[in-house]
Amino acid sequence: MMKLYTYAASPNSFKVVAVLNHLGLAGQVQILDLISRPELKPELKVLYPGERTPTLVDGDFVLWESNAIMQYLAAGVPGQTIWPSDRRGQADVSRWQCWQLAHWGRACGTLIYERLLKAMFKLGTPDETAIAEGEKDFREYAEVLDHCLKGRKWIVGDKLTLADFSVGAAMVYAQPARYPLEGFGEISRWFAQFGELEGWRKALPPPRPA
Ligand SMILES: N[C@@H](CCC(=O)N[C@@H](CS)C(=O)NCC(=O)O)C(=O)O
Repeated sequence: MMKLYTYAASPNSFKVVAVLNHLGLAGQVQILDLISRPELKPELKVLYPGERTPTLVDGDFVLWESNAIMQYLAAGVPGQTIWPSDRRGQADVSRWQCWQLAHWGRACGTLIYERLLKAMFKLGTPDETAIAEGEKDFREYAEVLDHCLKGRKWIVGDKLTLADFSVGAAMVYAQPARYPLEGFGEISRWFAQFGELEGWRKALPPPRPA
């Protein structure tokens, strides 16, 4: 049995759980949520001194970084189609996963932190300068995503891939974190499709206060 250390409400953990559900691996992975089980933190620290989640343990192999975990899980499932096996297909998906880590996730993360986490964990009042910066970044990157989605069902074409799971994860908080989505109709059309994915729905974090 593999083990996956998570923070259930975090998009980085959520996307891995959505992928393992989608791949039919739920019965092969024990999910250890550090929010409900903080006593497991020292165990994670031994495995990964960075102490971040998600972290996967598969026998003697310890793997951190959500996007690498998603690739590893998918590559182990014969016949799956969300992580292509050809060189360009993999590069295309990988490009979006890098973009998510470097740009998209950070812009969304600023708005999630200022508008949701601060209220949830009593971390002070929202910083309007940071919010303005987050909204500016969000619009800049949303423009790229919206443009690339034109004429495509999913991010890299007709098929759902890990690119969609990676970029879609932070969209779970689009409403409560009030992402400025006006004018980005392709993103809204694309994201509406996630509701049809059973593995995605099952992984959704609990509702958070607006
Ligand atoms: N780039 C990493 C980010 C991992 C990360 O920052 N995880 C956060 C939760 S979203 C965490 O574990 N924070 C706990 C801490 O910093 O102590 C990934 O994609 O997995």
